[in-house]
Amino acid sequence: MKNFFLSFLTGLLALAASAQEPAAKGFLLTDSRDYQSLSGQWNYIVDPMDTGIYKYHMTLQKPSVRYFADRHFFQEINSRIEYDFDKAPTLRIPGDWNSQSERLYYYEGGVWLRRKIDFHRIPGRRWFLYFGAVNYQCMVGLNNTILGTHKGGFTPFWFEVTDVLREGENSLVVYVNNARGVSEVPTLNYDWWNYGGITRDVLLVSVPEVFIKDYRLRFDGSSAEVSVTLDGGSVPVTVEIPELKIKEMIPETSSGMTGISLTKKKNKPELWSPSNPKLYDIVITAGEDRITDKIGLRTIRTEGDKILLNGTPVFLRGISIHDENISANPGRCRSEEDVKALLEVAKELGCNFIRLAHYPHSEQMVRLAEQMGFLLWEEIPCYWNIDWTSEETYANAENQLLEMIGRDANRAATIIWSVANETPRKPERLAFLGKLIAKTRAEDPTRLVSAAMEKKYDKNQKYHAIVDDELIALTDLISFNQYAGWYDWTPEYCDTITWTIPAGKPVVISEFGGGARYGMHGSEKFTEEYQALLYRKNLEMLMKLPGIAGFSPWILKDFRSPKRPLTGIQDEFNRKGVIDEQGHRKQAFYVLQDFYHKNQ
Ligand code: GCB
Repeated sequence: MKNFFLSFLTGLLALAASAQEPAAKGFLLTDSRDYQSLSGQWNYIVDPMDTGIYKYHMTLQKPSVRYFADRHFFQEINSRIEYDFDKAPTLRIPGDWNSQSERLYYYEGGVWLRRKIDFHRIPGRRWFLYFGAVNYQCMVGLNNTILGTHKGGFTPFWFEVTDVLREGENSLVVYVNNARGVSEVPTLNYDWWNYGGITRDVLLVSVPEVFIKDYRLRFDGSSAEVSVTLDGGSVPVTVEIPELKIKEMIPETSSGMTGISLTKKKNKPELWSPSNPKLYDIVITAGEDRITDKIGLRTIRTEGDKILLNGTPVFLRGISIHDENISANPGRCRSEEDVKALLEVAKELGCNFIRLAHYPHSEQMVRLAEQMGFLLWEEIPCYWNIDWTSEETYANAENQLLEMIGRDANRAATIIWSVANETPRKPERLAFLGKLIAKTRAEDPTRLVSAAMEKKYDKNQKYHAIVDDELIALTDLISFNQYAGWYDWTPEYCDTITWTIPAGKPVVISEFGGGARYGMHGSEKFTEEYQALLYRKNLEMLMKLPGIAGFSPWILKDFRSPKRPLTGIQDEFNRKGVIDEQGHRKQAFYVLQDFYHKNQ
């Protein structure tokens, strides 16, 4: 008992000490790291009453990260005879629970997951537990010690476990709760499935005492700057790009930078682009640590209403994608094959651009998209009407933003950070998003910043659409969603609608589209013909907009949404995909494909 309380106390103290520091930002993880995957079958206990958290006379409060920090709920779960992990069923991790168990299809609440880890210490090494994503909030304990908590369902985080791991068998317990909340990000109301659980990889990563915690590469067209952050001490650092015959030293440092000139004949790089997604190996060595990564070199900026990739105008032939696999019973993508299947459909469409909606997708997705030559829009789930005045909500949104940037800042594919989707215009929203945009630029001045905004209709002139969101003053793009022919009138009205859009910035239509059930024919809504006509008419209309620089129609694949119950047609799928959940191509797929192939 004494030991338990000691370890419990240590956990709390560790948590208190790190409480100000978010759990992760830019922990560098590449395949060159030494890690053990904790994928596989984990035992799970569904806990809708949060019995593992509350003592029976406890003053009740909704579980929250702050609440976790000062309650001793590991004591509770350990002391209950009802809570026996060895007798409990298993879930495949990574993987959401909704698609794995019929009983958990609609579940929103607490679940305990346990995995045993066999561990053997190697002197001079440190260990970190890395979570790719856990939706939505979680508390992690190892051998009854609370490691910490995390909130935000789509970004990575990690805890050091060097001193908590025991020789031999270890017990890793993760409490996950995917309950929605008014002040959360996203909030209560959104149009996708609230997949809960440990949805991305869990790894036990081993590094030397002094290790490369992060590196950032910045390329301006003629030179690159590589800054390296170490953890655990100071040592000299070497940065190499062997193919370009580059080898630079940074003298002993814990956080240093080197500049690399890339203009000489022998080291002039081939630039990364969708038509030539050239990647170079980069090798960073710091004492005993050595990592390799793949990098692309490219520039992105705007000039007037043009988007310039490597100095040349590029038109974004895009599509929006949700993180959901192609399957009769879809769930969150959980493997490279799952994301590859989606990206291959986007390739077949002729896309050079993907909007990863409405939250950060997996690192696998981003890396594979980069290899395959897609430009990416990445986004955080400030979706619709979140709690704009809450400081905690802002801190949460900013944390998700920084974790996303921290993970993908070295990806050439990513050209746009988006801070929000379809948020209602009001002063408190402008202040919130303005602050997030400033933060994004401070963290990464090399990419474009945007948000998916909305148009409005002129009260005095029918069919006159106006785009005049105050946010446009702060973003690099004028991006907005519009549903002419679906929520607004019928497709033919695209010939009538007139547009007023400010000049001077590239216009990217972040969404347009309409629903169709694959195999349903006719001329009504939800038929393939209606959707195909809607695509034809929208493409015609949108290409006439001054400043048009691209679009990402809504959406590649029909996706699960509890907001779409219509029996026999939607059956809990948003049917705006150009393919259905099983991969069947609808007529609109071929309309878009034809358009993209003619507009290469
Ligand atoms: C939107 C939202 C998207 C929805 C879509 C729809 O504007 O951004 O998340 O799924 O409309 O289908 O209504």
